[in-house]
Amino acid sequence: MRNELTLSIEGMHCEACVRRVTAALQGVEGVKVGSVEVGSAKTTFDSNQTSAEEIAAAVNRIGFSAHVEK
Ligand code: 9UX
Repeated sequence: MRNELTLSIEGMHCEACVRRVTAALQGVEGVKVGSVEVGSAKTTFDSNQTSAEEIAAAVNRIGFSAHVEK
Protein backbone atom coordinates (compact mmCIF):
# COMPACT_ATOMS: atom_id res chain seq x y z
CA MET A 1 0.00 0.00 0.00
CA ARG A 2 1.14 3.52 -0.85
CA ASN A 3 1.50 5.98 2.05
CA GLU A 4 2.11 9.69 2.16
CA LEU A 5 4.98 10.90 4.28
CA THR A 6 5.93 14.45 5.17
CA LEU A 7 9.21 14.95 7.02
CA SER A 8 10.25 18.09 8.82
CA ILE A 9 14.01 18.31 8.58
CA GLU A 10 16.30 20.31 10.82
CA GLY A 11 19.73 21.35 9.60
CA MET A 12 18.82 22.21 6.02
CA HIS A 13 19.97 25.68 5.03
CA CYS A 14 20.47 25.89 1.28
CA GLU A 15 19.67 24.47 -2.15
CA ALA A 16 22.61 22.09 -1.91
CA CYS A 17 20.91 20.59 1.13
CA VAL A 18 17.77 20.20 -0.93
CA ARG A 19 19.74 18.24 -3.52
CA ARG A 20 21.46 16.08 -0.88
CA VAL A 21 18.16 15.24 0.81
CA THR A 22 16.49 14.55 -2.53
CA ALA A 23 19.29 12.13 -3.46
CA ALA A 24 19.10 10.37 -0.08
CA LEU A 25 15.35 9.93 -0.41
CA GLN A 26 15.67 8.64 -3.98
CA GLY A 27 18.14 6.07 -2.68
CA VAL A 28 15.49 4.37 -0.55
CA GLU A 29 13.74 1.54 -2.41
CA GLY A 30 10.01 2.16 -2.73
CA VAL A 31 10.13 5.94 -2.21
CA LYS A 32 8.76 8.51 -4.64
CA VAL A 33 9.97 12.02 -3.93
CA GLY A 34 7.30 14.67 -4.26
CA SER A 35 8.73 18.03 -3.24
CA VAL A 36 11.78 18.88 -1.18
CA GLU A 37 12.41 22.33 0.22
CA VAL A 38 14.65 23.78 2.90
CA GLY A 39 13.19 22.31 6.11
CA SER A 40 10.84 19.68 4.77
CA ALA A 41 10.17 16.92 2.25
CA LYS A 42 7.01 15.33 0.91
CA THR A 43 7.17 11.76 -0.34
CA THR A 44 5.05 8.72 -0.90
CA PHE A 45 6.29 5.21 -0.22
CA ASP A 46 5.26 1.59 -0.65
CA SER A 47 4.77 0.13 2.82
CA ASN A 48 5.78 -3.30 1.51
CA GLN A 49 9.23 -1.93 0.73
CA THR A 50 10.04 0.62 3.41
CA SER A 51 8.69 2.62 6.35
CA ALA A 52 8.53 6.21 7.56
CA GLU A 53 11.24 5.39 10.12
CA GLU A 54 13.58 3.95 7.47
CA ILE A 55 13.10 6.99 5.25
CA ALA A 56 13.78 9.40 8.11
CA ALA A 57 16.89 7.35 8.98
CA ALA A 58 18.25 7.78 5.43
CA VAL A 59 18.02 11.55 5.86
CA ASN A 60 19.58 11.39 9.32
CA ARG A 61 22.53 9.35 7.99
CA ILE A 62 23.68 12.28 5.87
CA GLY A 63 23.65 14.61 8.86
CA PHE A 64 20.15 16.05 9.21
CA SER A 65 17.49 15.56 11.84
CA ALA A 66 14.26 14.36 10.25
CA HIS A 67 10.92 14.09 12.03
CA VAL A 68 7.84 12.33 10.72
CA GLU A 69 4.95 14.77 10.33
CA LYS A 70 2.28 12.53 8.82
MO1 9UX B 1 24.28 24.30 2.32
MO2 9UX B 1 23.41 21.95 3.46
O1 9UX B 1 25.84 25.42 2.49
O2 9UX B 1 23.92 20.15 3.99
S1 9UX B 1 24.76 22.14 1.77
S2 9UX B 1 23.78 24.10 4.41
